[in-house]
Amino acid sequence: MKTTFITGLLFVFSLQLFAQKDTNERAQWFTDTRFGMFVHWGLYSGAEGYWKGEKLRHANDYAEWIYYRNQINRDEYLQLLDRFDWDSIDPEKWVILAKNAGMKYLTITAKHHDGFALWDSQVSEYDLGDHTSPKRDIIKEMAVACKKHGIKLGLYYSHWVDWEHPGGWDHSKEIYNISAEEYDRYWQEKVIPQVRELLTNYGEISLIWFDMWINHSQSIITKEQLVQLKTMIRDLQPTCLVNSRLGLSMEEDPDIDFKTLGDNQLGDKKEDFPWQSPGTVAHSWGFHASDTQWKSTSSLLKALIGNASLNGNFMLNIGPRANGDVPFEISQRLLEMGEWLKVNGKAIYGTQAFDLNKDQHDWGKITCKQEGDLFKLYLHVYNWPLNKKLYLTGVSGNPEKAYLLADKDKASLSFSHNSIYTEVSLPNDQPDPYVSVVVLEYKQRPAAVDGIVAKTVDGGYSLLPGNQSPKPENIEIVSPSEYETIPAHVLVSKSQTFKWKIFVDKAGEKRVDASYSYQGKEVKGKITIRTTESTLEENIHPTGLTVGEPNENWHIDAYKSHRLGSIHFPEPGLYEIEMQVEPGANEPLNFQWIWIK
Ligand code: FHN
Repeated sequence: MKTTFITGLLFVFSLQLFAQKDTNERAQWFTDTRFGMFVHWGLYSGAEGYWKGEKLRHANDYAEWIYYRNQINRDEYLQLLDRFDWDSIDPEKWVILAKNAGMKYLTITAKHHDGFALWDSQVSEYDLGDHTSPKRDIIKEMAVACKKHGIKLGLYYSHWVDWEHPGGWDHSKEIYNISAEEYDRYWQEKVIPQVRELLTNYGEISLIWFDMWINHSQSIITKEQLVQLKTMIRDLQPTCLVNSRLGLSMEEDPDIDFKTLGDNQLGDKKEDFPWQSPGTVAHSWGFHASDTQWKSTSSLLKALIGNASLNGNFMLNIGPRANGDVPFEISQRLLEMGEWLKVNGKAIYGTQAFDLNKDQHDWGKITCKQEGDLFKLYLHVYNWPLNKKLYLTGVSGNPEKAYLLADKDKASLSFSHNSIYTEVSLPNDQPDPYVSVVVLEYKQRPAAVDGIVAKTVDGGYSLLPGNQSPKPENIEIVSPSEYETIPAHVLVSKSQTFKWKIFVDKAGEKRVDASYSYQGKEVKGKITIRTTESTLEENIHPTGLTVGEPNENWHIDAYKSHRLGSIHFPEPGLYEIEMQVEPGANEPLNFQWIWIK
C-alpha cells in the first residue's frame, strides 16, 4: 500500500517535471494524450451529400453543409430522420472504435451548424428528444459509453452559426441582415441554455469545441457574448477545456486552453502552447456517399507523429452513417493506427517535441520523454535506410542504449557516437511497414545543437539557402513556381556569402556540386567554396531553358547541377562551409543548393 502510494507520487512528480511548457494544469491530460476522435454525426448523415437527387452545391463537398448549400426548408430537413435506423445506432461502437484506434478522447457534434441538437434539449424543439420515440439522447449514450471505456468526452457546439433558429447566423444574413438584438435573442434563448444543459446533465465534459473559424470582430458575435459563454463554462465545469475557435483572440483573452488549427492543417513549427489539428480520413466531415479521397493509413499516422513531434495533438474524424455504421475505409485505417499504437504508443503518449529543427532529418521525426531516471529519444523512421544505418545529427549526448520499440526484449542495436553525431546500425527488415521506432536511452537529457545540416539517408549534405548557420536575417527565398518546375531559390545579383555547418564523421575527400539557374549567354562570374583547409573556385555556366510540358510553349529556366570539385576533410569533426557567389555584372544567378558527398 505504502509502496504504491510512493510510486504513484513519483509518477505524478515525474509527469509534472516533464509537463509541456505553457500548458495549464487543466490541459495536462490533453497534451499527454495527443490523439483523439472527432465524430460528425447528425441529420445530414441521413442525406449522405444529396438532397432530392441533387449533389451538394459546392465543390468543397462538406456533407454536413447540405441544409445551407441546397437551401433546404427547416421543417423539411427533419424528414431526414426517416432514414435513421434507431435499432442499430449504438454510439458505444464509436467509443470502442476510438479505444481500439488508440485514441484517448472523443468530441461529438452535439449541435452542428444545422442547429439540430443530438440530445433531449428542454430549450429547443429542434432536437432528438422531440423527434424520436422512444426518446434517444445521443449525448447521454455517449457519456455512459465514454465513462465505461475510459475515454474522455468532448462536445462540439456550433455557437456562431445556427441555420434553423431565426436569430442564428447563416451566411445569407450578410445580404438580408439581422439586428444585434435578434442575434442576442438567439444567444440568450438557445446558446447559453443549451451549453448549460450540456455541462449540467452529462457528468464530466472534458472539452467543449467551438467552431468559429474567424475572429468574432469579423462576425456578429460580440466579445461580451463570448465572455458570458466562457464564464458560464468555467463556473459550471472548471476543468472543461475551451478551444480557440471560441472566437476571442489570445490578446483579448489568454484564458483559452488550446489552439485549433485549420481543417486538415498540420503543424509546421514547434509550439509549447497546446494545439490540435482536426483532420478527416477522406474530405467531408459528415458521411458523404461519393467521397473517395481516402488518405492512407501511413499518411494519417504521419500526421499524428508529425504533430506530436511539434507538441501538437491530432483529432481524427469519423462520419458514421444514419444507421450508425462507420464506413469501412475509416474503421480499417483507424484500427491499423491502433495496431501501430499498441506497439509504438510509448513514442506518442506523454511525449514532447525535441529541440531540433523539424526538418533536420530526412528519415523521419523525433519525440522525447523523461521516464524515471532515463531520458528517451524516439526516432520515428519513415524511410528505412537502404544501407541500414540511421544517422542522427545534432544530439550531443552519448546514448546508453539503442533498441527497437517493437522489440519486447529490447535487444541492443549497435551504435557509435562522436560529439554531436550518432550512427545506429539497423536490422535488415523494418519491424513496422509504416513507421518503425528506434529508442535511444540517455542518463540525462542530451543537449541539442541546432543549425547543423544533418547527413541525409543518402550519406550527403544538402546545403540550402534556408538551412544556413547562422541563419541570415533578411534572406528572401523565392517559393517554387510553375508547378514546382522552378524550385525554391535565392536570387543573387551581387556578391553574396552563404554559410553552413556540417559534421563530418569520417575523414576523406568529398565531391561538391552546386545547382543554379543562370540565364546569361556565356561563362561569367564565379562561385567559391571554402573550408578552413581547402578552397574551390568555379565559373558560373549558362544553364539555358527547358520545356515544362510538350507542345505547350511552356519554356522555363533550367536549374542544373555543376561539379565544383572536391574538398578534403582531414579528420572527423564540425566544419564550416562558406560559399561566395559573385555573379557577372547585371547577370544574376538563381542559387538552389550545394550537395556535398
Ligand atoms: O464548417 C465546419 C465544418 O462543417 C466542420 O465541422 C469543421 C471541422 O473543423 N469545422 C467547420 C469548418 O472549419
